[in-house]
Amino acid sequence: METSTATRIPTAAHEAPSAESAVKRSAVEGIKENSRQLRGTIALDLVNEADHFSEADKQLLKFHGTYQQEDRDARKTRRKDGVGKHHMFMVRCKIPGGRLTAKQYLAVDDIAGAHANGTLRFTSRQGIQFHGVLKSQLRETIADINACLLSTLGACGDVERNVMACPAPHHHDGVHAQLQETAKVLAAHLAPRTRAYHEIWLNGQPVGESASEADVEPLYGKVYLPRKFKTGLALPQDNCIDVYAQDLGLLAIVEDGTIVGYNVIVGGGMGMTHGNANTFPHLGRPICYVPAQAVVGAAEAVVKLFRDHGNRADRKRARIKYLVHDWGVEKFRRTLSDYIGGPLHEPRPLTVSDFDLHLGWHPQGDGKCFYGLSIENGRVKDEGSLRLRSGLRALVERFQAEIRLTPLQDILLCDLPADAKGEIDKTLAEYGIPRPDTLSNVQKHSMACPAVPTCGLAISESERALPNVVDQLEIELKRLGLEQERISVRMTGCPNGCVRPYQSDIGIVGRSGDKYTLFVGGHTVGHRLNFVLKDLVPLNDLVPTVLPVLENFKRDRRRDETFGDYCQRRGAEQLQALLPSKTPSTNGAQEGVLKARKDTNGDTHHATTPTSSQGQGAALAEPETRAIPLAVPEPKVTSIAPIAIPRSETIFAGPSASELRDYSFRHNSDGSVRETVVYFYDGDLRAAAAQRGAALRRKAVYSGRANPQRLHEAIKRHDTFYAGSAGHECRNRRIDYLNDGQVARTIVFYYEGDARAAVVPSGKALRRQVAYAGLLPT
Ligand code: SRM
Ligand code: SF4
Repeated sequence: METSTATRIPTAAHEAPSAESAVKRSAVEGIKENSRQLRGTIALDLVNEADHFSEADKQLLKFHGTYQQEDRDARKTRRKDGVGKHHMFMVRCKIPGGRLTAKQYLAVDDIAGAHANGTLRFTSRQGIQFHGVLKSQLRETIADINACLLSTLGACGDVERNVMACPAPHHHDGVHAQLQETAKVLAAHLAPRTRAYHEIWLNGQPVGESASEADVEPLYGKVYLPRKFKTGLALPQDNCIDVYAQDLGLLAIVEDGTIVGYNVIVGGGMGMTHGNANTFPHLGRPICYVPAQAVVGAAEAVVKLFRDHGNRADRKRARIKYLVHDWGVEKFRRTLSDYIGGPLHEPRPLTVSDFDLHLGWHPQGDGKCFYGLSIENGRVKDEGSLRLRSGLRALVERFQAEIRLTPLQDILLCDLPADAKGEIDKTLAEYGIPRPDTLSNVQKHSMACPAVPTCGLAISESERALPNVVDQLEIELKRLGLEQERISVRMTGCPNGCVRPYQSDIGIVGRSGDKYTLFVGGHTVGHRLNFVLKDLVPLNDLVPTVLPVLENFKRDRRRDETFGDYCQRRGAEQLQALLPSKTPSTNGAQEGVLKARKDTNGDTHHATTPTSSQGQGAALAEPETRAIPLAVPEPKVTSIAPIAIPRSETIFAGPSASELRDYSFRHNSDGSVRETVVYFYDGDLRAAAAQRGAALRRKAVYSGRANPQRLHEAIKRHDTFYAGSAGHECRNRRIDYLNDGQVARTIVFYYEGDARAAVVPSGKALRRQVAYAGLLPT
């Protein structure tokens, strides 16, 4: 591909801090400057006996692609036992456009087993993370990653991060390949050049293309960027990368089957801090158009502008989005034109119109096919009957498939023979991996960040909490007949927004322990921000809280209106009026949210007065961008009233007046759950799916608090089978299980006249029960 870099861009300004940043620089700036190009004392620390690094090195390690973390699950017990933190490391691979060869995938899978916690984590930026790496394994881990020609350099830190691009391997025309190639070129062009990385992790031996590079940072200088910088490339008809969430988004302009140029969109970013109204999610703004051959130069110019003008005093306000917001588009454009060295073209009147998950079986256009698999929250592991990691490995080994990771934490197996589908489906079944067509829409459109136990910034659970929320939503959406809707649900354990929750139809953001801020009104296409529906919603109340809004959407929606469109049309105040008045978060803090939102709302428009185009879900020339003010007060800790301990709790499903028991928790006297009972009706159906008036057919009892939506993970104690019509069901037999799932015994029940349940008239008393070893046929 022909590329050129802008030659008249200033190069020296970054060595001297600008006037505004000279005032007071943050501590991290000093660490970077004195690090000798990111060396610090990492090499020395690496060989000492401690299980962690010094504070300064901790900052520098990020640039090398690793974060020092601790096992937060173990924190409490270790504190009690008087032992310190259990330190461990997250290691992140930077994979432009999410593309790996089969060999690289298999190597990465080996590394997960050899050095990490046996899992892989596909990220929301098409990267791969390892968790639980010990310091003693760190060098080997990074060396092994480099040995398969992947890198961790610049995966984190104040530099250009992983460059995203739509990963679909469509070869029907050259557009996707061109986009992916540009991502690769940009990633190489904007990568840090320091040799510290090779010295520390690869014994000074550079590998691959870096061998000839000198140890200077022509782009970044000594202090690198003020903060992270993220670039992504999208096609208008498929904004799977969320182009408006990028520091630098490049929206391709396609003419006659080729990309002729890009709209340059600057200033996207999700991160914010609770209680700090100066921080907010922000969608990128279209700045200019550049021809395809000038895109690398334009990207370099934007990075240099950020390097020289970004805020180096306050890291919370250092992202380029604050420059765009504070300066406004016109000043930003003028300044950028100085860096580019000439007047800028107006952006083309174009925006995004759709979004593709890329799941399932698709022809590539070159005689081969690809298969997109949905990976729940990007976590690849073997657990119980779901042997995802082994199954993926088996498929990659068998087909030597090229791999592409998607921005929704999913995987595409590419270059498959056209007749491979049957064998793939068989392998998926063998390893217990669900085919995408068997998953609900809401599951496929959901994402969660890792949060606890690895993320040091997490306030609340996310990856471990979302599956339950999605399961509950699935039931409700099915009940409402909305299961075919594309409703995206994104959850994060803190407001940093690592899975871009402020653009989704439903956003769930960790606020305080098990309480979350609930957002609605985004769109799968990613062209607008959502708004607060309710703050401080306990985890268990998330679905019940959004339910009245879903019910009203079902009733009042306009033709072709998405859930997010509907929420925007109705606006926050009307939707909040639908919520049950007596809920845990109807308190001062909630009022604070709403008030703060009103007071500070309004980058461009008010959330409750949507533009006319919103209702129709029309494509907009400018993204609907505004700050989401969340200057919420910290949650108030109030005294806790004595709690009555329940003996049991039963959850029902089904329409009013025909509710059926779905599951119950039976409690011990200390309030802990002794067992979970799940009810099955005619056809072995759960309450939500059963017909009105269905009879109870089975009661399954599980140890402790089982997740009623993930029963395959629970330990079953017994099944009791019933016979008879609804309202007159009698126990027929019971099967008791051992801990390993084997049948221990069968108990058969006999009623007056020694009759079995199927024939006994209603009201007859139980007279006899006989236990048999093992399984007795019905
Ligand atoms: Fe993120 C910090 C995980 C994508 C905004 N992010 C973190 C850290 C490293 C926590 C830390 O600083 O100690 C998390 C590591 C957790 C762990 O245990 O693994 C973390 N971020 C992730 C990943 C793995 C989430 C995922 O579920 O996939 C994503 C890795 C992407 C990658 O491969 O590079 C990830 N993070 C994002 C995104 C989404 C995106 O880039 O499209 C965002 C929002 C966009 C943005 O940058 O604004 C994002 N992460 C943040 C922020 C907020 C930055 C800000 O401007 O305020 C932080 C905190 C920070 O940097 O101080 C953060
Ligand atoms: Fe951690 Fe917050 Fe990012 Fe989740 S959103 S991974 S909790 S920083």
